[in-house]
Amino acid sequence: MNIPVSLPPSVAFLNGHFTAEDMIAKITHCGDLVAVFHDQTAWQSIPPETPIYQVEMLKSPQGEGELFVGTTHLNPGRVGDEFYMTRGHFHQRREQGEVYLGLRGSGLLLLQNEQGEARLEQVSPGSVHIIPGFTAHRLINTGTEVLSALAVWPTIAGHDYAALAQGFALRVVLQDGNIQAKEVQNG
Ligand code: M6P
Ligand code: ZN
Repeated sequence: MNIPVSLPPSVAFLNGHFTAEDMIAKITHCGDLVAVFHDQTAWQSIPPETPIYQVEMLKSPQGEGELFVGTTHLNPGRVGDEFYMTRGHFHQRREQGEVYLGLRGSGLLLLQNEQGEARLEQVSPGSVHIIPGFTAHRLINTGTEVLSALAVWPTIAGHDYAALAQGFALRVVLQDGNIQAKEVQNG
């Protein structure tokens, strides 16, 4: 009897790109990130069509118990003194967690609970990040190359961006040539 063996999608560990028949890709441009960076004047001086990050995702079945797999590719750069970052989100289904795996570049994962307490994890090739439920998450590229991280999350999780309209409690900036995390009152 011949048991058929299928070829699953693959991810290149060096750059996080998928090889798959079917993929979804979405680019987030600077102009999409309204009120995300603290220096509004610096943000306005950057052409709105400047790409900040791209997410590529495999197509997967959706529903209770199903998982999405995607890679975020976050460009290096700054808006004023603040490093490029993803919008960041809580899950709509707050109890749902997620796993990030660093693949390329160097940066930080900003995690924040519902009490507003924030912390940072170093992201580097091979770093594994267990994002618990009830925890907002944002990637920050503090390096000079593209930061790529693979993510796996429940398809039922959903994204809640509105809950972070005031921003996160930490901002990561370049100050006097150093990477500095600053606590902020209102994001
Ligand atoms: C990862 C996952 C996605 C998320 C993406 C970009 O790939 O966490 O769910 O959409 O990063 O992050 P954001 O939605 O905050 O822009
Ligand atoms: Zn998430």
